[in-house]
Amino acid sequence: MERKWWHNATIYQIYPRSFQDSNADGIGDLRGIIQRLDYLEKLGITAIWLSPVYQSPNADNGYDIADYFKIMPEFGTMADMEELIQKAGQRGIKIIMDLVVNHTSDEHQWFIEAKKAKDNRYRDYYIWHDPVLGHEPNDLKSLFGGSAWQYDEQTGQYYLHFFSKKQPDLNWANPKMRQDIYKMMDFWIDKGIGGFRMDVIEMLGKEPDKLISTNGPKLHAYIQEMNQKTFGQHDLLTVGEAWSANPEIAKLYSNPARHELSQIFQFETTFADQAGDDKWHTKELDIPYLKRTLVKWQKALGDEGWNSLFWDNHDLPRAVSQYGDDRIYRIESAKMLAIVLHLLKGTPYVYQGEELGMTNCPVQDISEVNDIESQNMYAEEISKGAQKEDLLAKINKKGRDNARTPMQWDKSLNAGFTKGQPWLHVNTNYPVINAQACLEDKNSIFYTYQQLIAYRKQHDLVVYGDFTEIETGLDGVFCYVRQYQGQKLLVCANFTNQLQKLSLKGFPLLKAWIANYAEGVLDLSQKVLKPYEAFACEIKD
Ligand code: TEU
Ligand code: CA
Repeated sequence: MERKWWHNATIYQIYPRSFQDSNADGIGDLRGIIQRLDYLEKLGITAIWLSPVYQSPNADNGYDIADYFKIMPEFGTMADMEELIQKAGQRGIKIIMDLVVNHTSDEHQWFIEAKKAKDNRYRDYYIWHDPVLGHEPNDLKSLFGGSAWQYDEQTGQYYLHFFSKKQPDLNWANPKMRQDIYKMMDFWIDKGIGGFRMDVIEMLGKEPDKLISTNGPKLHAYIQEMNQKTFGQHDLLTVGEAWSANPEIAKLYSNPARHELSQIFQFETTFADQAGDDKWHTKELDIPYLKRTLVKWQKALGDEGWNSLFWDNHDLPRAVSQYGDDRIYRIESAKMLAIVLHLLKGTPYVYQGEELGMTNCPVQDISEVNDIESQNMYAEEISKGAQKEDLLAKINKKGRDNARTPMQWDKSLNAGFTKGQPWLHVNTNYPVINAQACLEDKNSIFYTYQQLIAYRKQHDLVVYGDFTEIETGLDGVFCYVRQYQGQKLLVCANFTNQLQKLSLKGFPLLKAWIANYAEGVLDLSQKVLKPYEAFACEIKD
């Protein structure tokens, strides 16, 4: 496989609203990110994926874009953006822009025009439908609740929105619309960015008449065209968000021979605590499922694709809260998760604060919730007679605000995030969990991440090595070996808060190069793993 810069890279996701405020208005901004570049350089990351910073009315915190060529004034100016690209670049850090082109804001000029009349030249940039028997054209649902169709009084038609009604869906079947998107992408490529993270890319080929939302028949033709017309000639990282992807679908996107994307985000692992399709319907973490799913993806792609590796992002609960223990074994389990993920094959992503072991942030009342998805779910369920307490419990477990509370920098007021009133409450655990405390403790979670990120840059074994699961007979334990040109790496992890008796035959006495407990010589034929214990060892033949 041809080598790419993003093969041994680690990407850090920034949710700009919550990263660092520089002017005391309570909202994170681009100058705040510039101020924190030293911190990111110290962590060792290769690139930043910046959640959207474009002009937006913020119905969905920037995932509703009103102008792709302008920076949201709350976040700064285009000059700030250029400075960020340049200053990050000086530190060897690329900027990956979030590309949200499944939909725009209803305040985008195209939609404002489109709404004016049926014969407006922008009408077909969106998807319109006559009422059927005085009602919505069909039963398609919005992912944020309710119908996916919104009636427009003035022109007497419905428009499609798979997200909020302030996020009308773009019509990818329209070649003029596609050309305008490609021009916009070139504008950003010319600014020297390192790539694109592509929001809900799986939905571009939608065919609402046939009730098709994801994986429509034209999807891959559109992505191939986009590749050819824009980033194909540049050495960029492109990563598509694909909730419905299985390994076969992933290969369609990321097989280099198909000239589409570098990789996708698949979400199968994130369903390990979900009972059925509904994200709000949870169950206890299913560790065997989690292991099976990780193994499946490690083995499936081969040379026909490339994995992304992540535990969390701005839509998911905090990793340590979902997969570890965010109370007694917070530090141990956060390090365990880092060790397991970062030694797999693929490109790892770290979501801001994950490297500090930041946790979910419970609320007492719906008035504290900012996220539109949680708000809509709450309103819908309350109207059906659900109990407030049950709904808040769901939101505290899975709600998107958990990951969106401000970054915890130090123990000063508002965790050092802002000198003003933060737009979203700061987690009260910030006096204990913060970057300064981590940086001052050489055994902190931060340094586990730093070590893993550096190791990947230096060892082809982690980047290109084969993957084999080692069967331990223990449901709660995950063990694997990576192998490359006669070198071997063994990784062992306990996903539970219980002791686990490991007895693996055929391994020599080992010493760990990274671990979350102090380790001496390891005898794997009789090793009792402590709660959430994890380590990795190089094996010399
Ligand atoms: O997410 C896509 C998506 O399908 C989510 O709405 C997902 O169902 C939900 O977040 C699970 O909790 C992307 C962005 O990552 C998300 O932040 C946006 O809200 C959404 O697209 C619309 O742009
Ligand atoms: Ca600010």
